[in-house]
Amino acid sequence: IALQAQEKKMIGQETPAQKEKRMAWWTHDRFGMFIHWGLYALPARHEWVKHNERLTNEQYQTYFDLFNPNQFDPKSWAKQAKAAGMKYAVLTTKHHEGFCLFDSRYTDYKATNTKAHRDLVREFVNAFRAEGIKVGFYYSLIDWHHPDFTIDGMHPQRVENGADSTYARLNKGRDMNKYRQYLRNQISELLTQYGKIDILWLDFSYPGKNGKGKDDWDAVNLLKMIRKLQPGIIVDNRLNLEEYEDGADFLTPEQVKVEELAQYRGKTWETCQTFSGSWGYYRDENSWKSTHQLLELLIGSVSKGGNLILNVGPTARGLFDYRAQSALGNIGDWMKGNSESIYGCTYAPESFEVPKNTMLTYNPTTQRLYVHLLEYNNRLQLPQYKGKIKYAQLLHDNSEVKFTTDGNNIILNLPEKQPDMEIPVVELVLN
Ligand code: FHN
Repeated sequence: IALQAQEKKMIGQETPAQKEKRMAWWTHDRFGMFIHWGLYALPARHEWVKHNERLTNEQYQTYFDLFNPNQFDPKSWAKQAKAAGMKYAVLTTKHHEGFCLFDSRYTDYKATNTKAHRDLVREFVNAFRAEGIKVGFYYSLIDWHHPDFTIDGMHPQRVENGADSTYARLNKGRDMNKYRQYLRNQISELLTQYGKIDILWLDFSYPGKNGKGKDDWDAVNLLKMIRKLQPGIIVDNRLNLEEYEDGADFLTPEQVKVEELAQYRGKTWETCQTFSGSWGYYRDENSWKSTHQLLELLIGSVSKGGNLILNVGPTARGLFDYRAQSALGNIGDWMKGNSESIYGCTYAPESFEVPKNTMLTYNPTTQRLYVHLLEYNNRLQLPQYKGKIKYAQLLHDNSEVKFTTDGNNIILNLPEKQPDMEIPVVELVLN
């Protein structure tokens, strides 16, 4: 009865089984590309530069006037995503700065009015679809350019510890009803003018004093419109609606450490992560994750039953910079031989203890278990695995790995020398 009550509460009157079917491709594919691109690529010091440096619309206009991504080649982006093993891609159609990468009829603040004179979103969907990659739109609920978006505690024109009267004065003439309509109109454009959209990544709510939440977005009605326009679409949980009761599809743990993902086991979630900390192109940032760290993020997400969306911040010229290209290439090299341990996989059954310095992923359809060797040791103990496996092989070359029994444990006799890759994977055929 409780389940039926919960099911009734879901906006689309969709049962959990129907939701699982709608999301089956997403849960199987596991690995996507996030792309944060906008005017903030010109200052190249974080996509929040307008907030961080309290820039006015007039100061920020310089970037609009100079925006000219004359090396933008979305086909190249799509090929790099495909080669990295990414099965879906989500592009910022508008970030908090309010600049639209698509030809919206509701604003002049858009890429088609810059020197680019291009609908960058349309070119993105065409190029990625051509590579068989599912397409998604990120759309910012927040808009620091729009004249009716009220100034709040996050806005570039915010007043630290400002009194309510201060904000009332600042917001004289601003009408959030008009902004809500703008929001609906643009999301409607995005979901009707660009074909089938697979994911909508709305971002983000910050309810509370001087904040904005579900009522500011008219979230329940907005989500009803979204599902009506694109019935199969998958939507994130940042409308400040509770997951399931109100129809959000997945949780979005952001930039968390791999070990923190354990708490999401059994839920539907995707962790969003960056190469270097910032989402937009950040020229001088030097804290780039190593290939090993990036692979641990990917394997770690799947080993806890979730997805990873990994972000690229293209330059103002429209290119993935050399660091991003190199990182994507390294991930692609690993995926070439090991993607079976990612696609269609999830956490391992409880009955399989996780051997030291490894991560486990499991394909419930093929019933293959994958042991990811985070630290290489040519004698690996699989505790209490006696009687559970019939065969073992290195996944990348399907070369047999002999094993012996030691009490209730299995000892894998791996090659003396680590195979030439960051995290070799052993595939176990179970009894
Ligand atoms: O403020 C944004 C941020 O710039 C970025 O887009 C991330 C991506 O998940 N979302 C917000 C911070 O949570």
